[in-house]
Amino acid sequence: AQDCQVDNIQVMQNFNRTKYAGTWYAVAKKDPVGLFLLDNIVAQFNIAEDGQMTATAEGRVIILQQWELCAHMFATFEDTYDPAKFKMKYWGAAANLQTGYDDHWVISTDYDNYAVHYACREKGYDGTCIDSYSFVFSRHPTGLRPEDQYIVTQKKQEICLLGKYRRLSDACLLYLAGKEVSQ
Ligand code: AZE
Repeated sequence: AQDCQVDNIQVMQNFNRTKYAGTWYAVAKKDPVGLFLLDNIVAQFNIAEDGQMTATAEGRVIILQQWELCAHMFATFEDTYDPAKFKMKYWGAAANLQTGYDDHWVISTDYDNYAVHYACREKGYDGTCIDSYSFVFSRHPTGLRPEDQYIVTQKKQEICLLGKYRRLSDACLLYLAGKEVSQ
């Protein structure tokens, strides 16, 4: 059993950012409070020669309850004492899009198939998270392989978010993946 204390959340051991680099498709997500990416979310992590991690992300958002648009986001990451815990500064390509400064924790990954991400935006007085978001990423736009399901469920439970995720449709991801290949 887990105590849901943010400070006790186990993250990926010996995290290797170079192996984490590349394209990840969001196949499930747990939303934070407020405006957020809706679906068709694809993230691309890059490692510069000096080891600096950056990322871009695309996803669909709906603003003002009716405007549907494709958000193109950029992020830079600051290292912390833990190699799997980053601070992420992000902003949108369009000036009116979201900017922010969030945690970016890699909870678990095998680098080749799945990754579980976690961000707590606000901790309560009792040390649990009162505003979090999380992504389950896959290297495959078709979703998780059956053999990765167990560990991902386990990790969702460890971060106290089991049952709080929404599965994301793969139809558009497949399309985006096809587009990427043909470019
Ligand atoms: C993430 C992958 C790494 C790069 C970035 C990510 C997060 C992006 C957001 C974007 C929100 C946009 C909104 C627009 C109106 C974690 C997917 C930048 C949180 C709400």
